[in-house]
Amino acid sequence: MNQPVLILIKPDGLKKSLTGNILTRLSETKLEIVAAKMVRVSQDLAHNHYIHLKDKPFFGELIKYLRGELHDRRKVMALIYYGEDAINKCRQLAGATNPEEAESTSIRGSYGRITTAGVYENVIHVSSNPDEAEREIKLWFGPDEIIVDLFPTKNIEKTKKIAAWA
Ligand code: DAT
Ligand code: MG
Repeated sequence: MNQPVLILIKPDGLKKSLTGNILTRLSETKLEIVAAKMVRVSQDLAHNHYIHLKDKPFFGELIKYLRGELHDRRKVMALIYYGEDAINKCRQLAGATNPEEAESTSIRGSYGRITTAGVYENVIHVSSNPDEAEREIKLWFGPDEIIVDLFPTKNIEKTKKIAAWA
């Protein structure tokens, strides 16, 4: 079954110039990239993204990490890959959550580390199941930013000033 999956290249991945390597590894899946952008992650976005972990002792550091506060890189690269069994394929390539336990040839096994403060710097995020993928994609992307129709949309009236090229 075709399905979408949210991938984030986290600030450590960007700081270590791993974008190309990671995209090359992900291209082994033959999945289609249907959305991609650089994002400055707000407190709200980081909090909502990791809401399922909000009671964990490492939550505060995790939010700082995702926002780039630990790497002086206030951005992440967000992508949606789409295709057959996309979540499994990408999670397989990513490797285990704990980079020390991740298979050594996986992305996290190759490039991740645990800091002395206990932060899992595991380079990428990959949605863990179809419901999480839908929730996360709707947090990170609007319908107009995705080149295929993934989920039902509605039209809303918005009158808002936006920046345009001068
Ligand atoms: P995953 O990112 O593999 O889906 P998750 O959703 O359980 O794993 O956790 C999200 C992130 O939180 C994970 O990428 C790194 C961090 N994390 C999870 N467990 C942790 C722990 N025990 N100590 C420190 N960071 C942890
Ligand atoms: Mg997860």
